[in-house]
Amino acid sequence: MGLSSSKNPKVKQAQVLLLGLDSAGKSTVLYKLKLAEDIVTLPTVGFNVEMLELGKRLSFTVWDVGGQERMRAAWDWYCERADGLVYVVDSTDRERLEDSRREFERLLKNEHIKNVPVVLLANKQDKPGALTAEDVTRLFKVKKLCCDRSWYVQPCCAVTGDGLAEGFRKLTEFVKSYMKARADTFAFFKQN
Ligand SMILES: Nc1nc2c(ncn2[C@@H]2O[C@H](COP(=O)(O)OP(=O)(O)OP(=O)(O)O)[C@@H](O)[C@H]2O)c(=O)[nH]1
Ligand SMILES: [Mg+2]
Repeated sequence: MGLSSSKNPKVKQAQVLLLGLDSAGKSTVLYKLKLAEDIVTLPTVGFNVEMLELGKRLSFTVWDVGGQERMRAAWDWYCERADGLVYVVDSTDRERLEDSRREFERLLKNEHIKNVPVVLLANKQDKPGALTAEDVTRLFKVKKLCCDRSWYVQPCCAVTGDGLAEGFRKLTEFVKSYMKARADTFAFFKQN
């Protein structure tokens, strides 16, 4: 019989935020990973939350929060217990690229997610004219904005799922290190 992570104390739970502008492809990413199926999404009002068990030792609770302008102020509420951030970019939406970058920069200033690792998904790589991961890295000034944390920019197509496993593998690696470092710091202060 299988063992669910909630019953297995060896499986650590991590909270992951899935953010980005409306229509970037967040819900498509989430349900592609969860169901391995093509689904038709509707704009998210509020949030979706799903548990993803991608590895043996770590399970993610993924919070996919709507990206419409009126909902972006609420992103901050979700930051409090986050162990990882996935920021989804529509790599073909050049008109709103600066909006997306500005929201990303604002988000990173949230004290609760200081040092929390980030994976940017340069989504919609199937569409002509999509910016590459290198373009997104440069245009989002990722090296500068994320100099205090682990980061990675992954090209992907949420519709086919291409690149998602790689992106979330990177996230798993980062989140494990982040949680270990936090636990070590906590243990140090407890002892001293
Ligand atoms: N061609 C293409 N379309 C995509 C891709 N990912 C998502 N889409 C489409 O983009 C649209 C928006 O996707 P959603 O996943 O609903 O976007 P969202 O980021 O959840 O948007 P909000 O819920 O409004 O914040 C849908 O029509 C998706 O099918 C992709 O990789 N390629
Ligand atoms: Mg959505």
